Amino acid sequence: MSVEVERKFLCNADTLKTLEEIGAVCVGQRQFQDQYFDTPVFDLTLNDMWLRKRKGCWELKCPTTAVNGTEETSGEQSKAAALCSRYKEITNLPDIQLRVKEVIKEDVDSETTEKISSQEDESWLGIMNLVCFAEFTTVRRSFTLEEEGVQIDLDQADFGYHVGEIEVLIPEGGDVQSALEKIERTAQKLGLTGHQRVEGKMHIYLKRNRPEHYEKLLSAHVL
Ligand code: V4E
Repeated sequence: MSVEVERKFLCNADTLKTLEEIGAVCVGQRQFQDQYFDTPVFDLTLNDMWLRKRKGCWELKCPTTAVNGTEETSGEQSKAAALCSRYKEITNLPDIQLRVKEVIKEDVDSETTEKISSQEDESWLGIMNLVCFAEFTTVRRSFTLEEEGVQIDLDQADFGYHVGEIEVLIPEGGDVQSALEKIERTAQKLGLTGHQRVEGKMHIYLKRNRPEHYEKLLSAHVL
């Protein structure tokens, strides 16, 4: 299991030029479709849990709990950290099903979930009352900064939203503080000056396409 620490940023006409100037290396462009799932009463997303299928693989993003001794200490550090999000990424399907089962209110016996952990068999979605609430395609250009262990993604979603993210992956229980510092140094190199959190693709998608779901998440302070 890994933890993704990331900061989103708004792209502009100079972003590509700046990436080149700071020595970022383009490691490729790919396109993928994401489908996100939740119960009709939003049990998962109201708990800030994001279940998705991308390129035939399941992923669950869950909030992390703070790790002792590795959290930011100064005012400036906490301001920078507030612009970042941290999520645990679970990619093993039986682990995903277990975690989902803990959160949803459906009564699903363990024998049932044991039988349905193949990537192709999607009957577990119906059993757990999960339906697709968002579906969109992203074209992503990825860049690395070799010396920093940092990845920078420029995403263009098919509903007309362009967003960048600076991302560091660490093992669970790894050094969050060091990941935050890498992100902050990269943000400075990119000349990012804003102190506002930038909205992700899902934020814009829900606002435009699922207003009821969007309002529920805003009220619950998930978005
Ligand atoms: C965690 C989350 C969502 C799931 C999608 O996460 P995100 O990182 O935005 O998508 P993407 O396509 O870049 O995934 P990757 O390829 O990096 O794995 S949707 C909403 N959230 C919560 C959330 C939040 N509250 N604030 C911010 C800035 N981002 C995400």
